[in-house]
Amino acid sequence: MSLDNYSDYLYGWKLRSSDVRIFWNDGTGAFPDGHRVHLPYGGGGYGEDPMPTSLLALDIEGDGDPDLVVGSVVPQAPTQPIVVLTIENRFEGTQFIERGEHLVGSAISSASMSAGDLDTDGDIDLLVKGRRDVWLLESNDNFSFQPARTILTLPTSGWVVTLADLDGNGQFDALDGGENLTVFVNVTLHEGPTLEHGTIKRGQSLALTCRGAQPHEQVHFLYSTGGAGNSLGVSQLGYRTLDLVDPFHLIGSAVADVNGVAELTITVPPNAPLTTVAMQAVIRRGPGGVDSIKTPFRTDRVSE
Ligand SMILES: [Ca+2]
Ligand SMILES: [Ca+2]
Ligand SMILES: [Ca+2]
Repeated sequence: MSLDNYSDYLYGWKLRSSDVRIFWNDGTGAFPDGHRVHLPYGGGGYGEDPMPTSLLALDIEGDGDPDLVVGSVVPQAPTQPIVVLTIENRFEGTQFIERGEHLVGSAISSASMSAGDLDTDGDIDLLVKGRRDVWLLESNDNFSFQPARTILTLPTSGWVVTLADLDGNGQFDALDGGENLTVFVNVTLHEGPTLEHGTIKRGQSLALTCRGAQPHEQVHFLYSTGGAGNSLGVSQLGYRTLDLVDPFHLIGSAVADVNGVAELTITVPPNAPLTTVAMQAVIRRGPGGVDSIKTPFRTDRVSE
């Protein structure tokens, strides 16, 4: 939460409490300070305080600070509604302010969440799971979300929803775990530029190709060894997010030809770790990068 390169620890407890506690990691592995964040529910007539059942830390409005998303249920209410609360992190974790309260649907005791940019527009979207229903909270921008939309009702109970690219097309799909494992393939049509690359081999050349740019645009190729996930907002890109886990790094840049194809060839370092690498290309557009676009990501293993 605090951007000091040490992972902090978030804790929300479910029994009769609407608080979330943040434990700051002092860098030695100790967590000396349990900072309590009282969840500022708007008192929206739920009857009882919602209780947190899931927590995410992600940069919702893309200002470079991770914010909080709290999935909670109102256990005493007749329909057990799920309430998703978005809380802005101000001044690197010293202040938190509620920015949105989204009534999603009915839960029955739990609400699981997962976050990712499902439509590759640079804003992180949320999937919320109750018992049999999965809802999408699609991000407009910043802390604004579309009303929750049911994307599937399962015949059996499931409790956990998580995101992963299951078909390798560079867009997040969803997995629902419960009595059955259910796979949702994200069929959002990606119309922007795309990224292709060859086999990533130690000490060998690697060709990266971005298609679909405008002629003569500069294309930036980036990678992360942390895999595909939600980055913080990137200031140079108008605070849009990448699908690369921080820290990500610039591989290099290339200018697109008249056909909108940008090609970059590099040599993979001979000592590159034999790990999975996620890559993505990005084109900076608009004042301050506000209209920047990214390709779907690619993940592949570095091999000998
Ligand atoms: Ca933020
Ligand atoms: Ca999105
Ligand atoms: Ca996919």
